[in-house]
Amino acid sequence: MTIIKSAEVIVTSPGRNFVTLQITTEDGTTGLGDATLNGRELAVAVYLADHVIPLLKGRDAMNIEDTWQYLYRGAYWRRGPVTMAAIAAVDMALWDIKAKVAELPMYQLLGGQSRTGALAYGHASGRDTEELHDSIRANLEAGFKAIRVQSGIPGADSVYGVHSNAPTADAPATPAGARASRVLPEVETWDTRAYLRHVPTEIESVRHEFGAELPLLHDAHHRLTPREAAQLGRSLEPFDLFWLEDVTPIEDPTALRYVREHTTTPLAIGEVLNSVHDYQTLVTERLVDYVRSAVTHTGGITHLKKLADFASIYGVRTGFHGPTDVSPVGQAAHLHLDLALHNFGIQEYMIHSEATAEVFETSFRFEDGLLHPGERIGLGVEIDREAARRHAYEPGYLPVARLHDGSVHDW
Ligand code: EZ4
Ligand code: CO
Repeated sequence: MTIIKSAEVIVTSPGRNFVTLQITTEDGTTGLGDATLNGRELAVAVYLADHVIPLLKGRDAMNIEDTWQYLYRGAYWRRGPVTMAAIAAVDMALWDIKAKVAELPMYQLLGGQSRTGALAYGHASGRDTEELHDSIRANLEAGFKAIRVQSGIPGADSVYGVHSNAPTADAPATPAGARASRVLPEVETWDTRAYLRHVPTEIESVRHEFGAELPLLHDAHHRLTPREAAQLGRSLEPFDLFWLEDVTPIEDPTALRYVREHTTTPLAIGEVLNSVHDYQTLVTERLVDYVRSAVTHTGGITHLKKLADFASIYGVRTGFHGPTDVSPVGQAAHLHLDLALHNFGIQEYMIHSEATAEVFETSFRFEDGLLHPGERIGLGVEIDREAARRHAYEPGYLPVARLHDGSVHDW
């Protein structure tokens, strides 16, 4: 029987916090879903435990679309990162169960494979040019065939948007907000003019050192005005970026009209969006080339598939958000989608720590720059409950950015 018997929220912190939902059916089939919302983890854990799990018991695990609509429309209050992460976890766990019942890897339920593997990009960063180049070399040695490049700005105290500054194959970059025992967020200083002057010279040095072929990406973390973004896009045109990410604050999609009119540098956006409706203007006006949502923050496989199909009508491709704060469960779900979707573009891939890999055992593989979800049935991820218990939750925050005058800036 595929009737849902129980569901449980598992909070664990093997190097950083993860919130996982495990659903069990009456016949003992289990499914896993990722509900990790970096820096606000327990809000989703409580939303699931107190408001969602009581609704799941007794439902047929096979009716994924109906459960999705029941949780979304039934709540009356729509969208938002907490709600959509909770629905995402239920949705992923149900797809995991359905694929296990069918005895198929999940991508087979999405139409089978459209490619041999998903092109992945790694993260390189450095406080100066030398450190950045070393970091790129480490990514190349780890097998990456596309690389996101973030660099320190002279006078700034850290590389914005990353926590550790010199990632290597053994100690990969961690997105900011990795578990920390501190009680308050770190504060970073931001200077837009210094950034706009410096980034093109850094990307130029990378092109000079590593050649024209290597796909390069860059993330501006929502910190620019449309005019500044247009200036940056223009100044980067000679270096042929794969994409320029999150140039302007996310709330106003129409800000990208001006950017689009002034630069041909490809644009990507959306890691903090959580609904296909958030993309309506962005996609129908073709203001972006890539949609960046994560399965974990955008209502799960059901909703991300909807977004990808909507985007495909307008020739927009996917580039799903895959930092280490998306758990191996969420990342596995991405890989099944990446393999199946025709309009796949690229997959972000930050390698999880060894401690994380001990808690979440996965079937996915990374070969020749491509990610593949593997052939295990379901999503292909198992959680070691005993190992999970060894890592208690610790509060951690993303940093905040302030300008030199002390005012808060976008992060
Ligand atoms: O800062 O996942 O493109 N990737 C990113 C990430 C985000 C973190 C926030 O939780 O911008 O590193
Ligand atoms: Co980003």
